[in-house]
Amino acid sequence: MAVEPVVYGASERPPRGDYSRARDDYTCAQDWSAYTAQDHDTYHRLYERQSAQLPGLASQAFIDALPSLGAKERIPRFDDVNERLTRATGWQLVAVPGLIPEVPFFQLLAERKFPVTDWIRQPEEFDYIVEPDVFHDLFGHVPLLFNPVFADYVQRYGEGGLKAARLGACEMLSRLYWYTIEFGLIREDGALRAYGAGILSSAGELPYAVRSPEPRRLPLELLRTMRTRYKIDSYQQTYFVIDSFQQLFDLTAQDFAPLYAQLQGLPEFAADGRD
Ligand code: HBI
Ligand code: FE
Repeated sequence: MAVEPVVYGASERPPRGDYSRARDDYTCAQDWSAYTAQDHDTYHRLYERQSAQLPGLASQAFIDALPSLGAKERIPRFDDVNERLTRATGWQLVAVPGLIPEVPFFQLLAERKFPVTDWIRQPEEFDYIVEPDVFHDLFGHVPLLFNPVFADYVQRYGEGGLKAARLGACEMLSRLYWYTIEFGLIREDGALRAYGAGILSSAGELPYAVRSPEPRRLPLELLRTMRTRYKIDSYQQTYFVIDSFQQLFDLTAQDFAPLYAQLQGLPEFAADGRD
């Protein structure tokens, strides 16, 4: 069955993925045999470059779990990763053709299924890619799904997303995803480290996010985060910092409906954190 492709942002390009392969829930089969030697080589080179700069910049939980993805020389079969992941936290990876609409995305997360784009960028896009590809989704997101507390947070986020969709509050909740799961920073033993997938899969933003004096770094606070707009085409100008994954999980235990109501009356902050 053919589902509609999704385009976020102001992009003029059609999305890369072939959505005619997708089932009704937007998942598809990972066509592993279709990867070329060049695809595996791109993955290998991205993996090498990024894993080399993790010490001192990435959350320890991420570094510890990274080998669970399997051999770095080639794009893993998602089913192989699933043998380890499902045993660790009950999560499983499902292949998708690319970005999918919010409600099916939230639905998968609520079922502890993480959608992973199955295609990889072209060599000329080595440093920057507009849409998430398999390197971003797998290398960036999957290691922390091996952490039980973080894994529970992502599921709870999915459940919250389904509720936000019913309340017309997806945009506000998306900002929480952006500033935690994609671009979150954590303080570990007093030192700043990255745990967000958008940071961890980017060669340039990883040292920038953790060390540059340029961006603002604020303690994560729900209302503040959901009032802050974000940029999708540049390094972040504001990051939100947590003290532990438990803090993230506990913060989202509350009912968000009153927060959304409160947010309606509050001005937004620009992406640089100023009003
Ligand atoms: N689809 N495949 C995929 N990956 C995402 O990260 C993603 C998505 N659809 C929607 C979405 N993210 C955002 O709306 C988040 O804010 C939830
Ligand atoms: Fe992502």
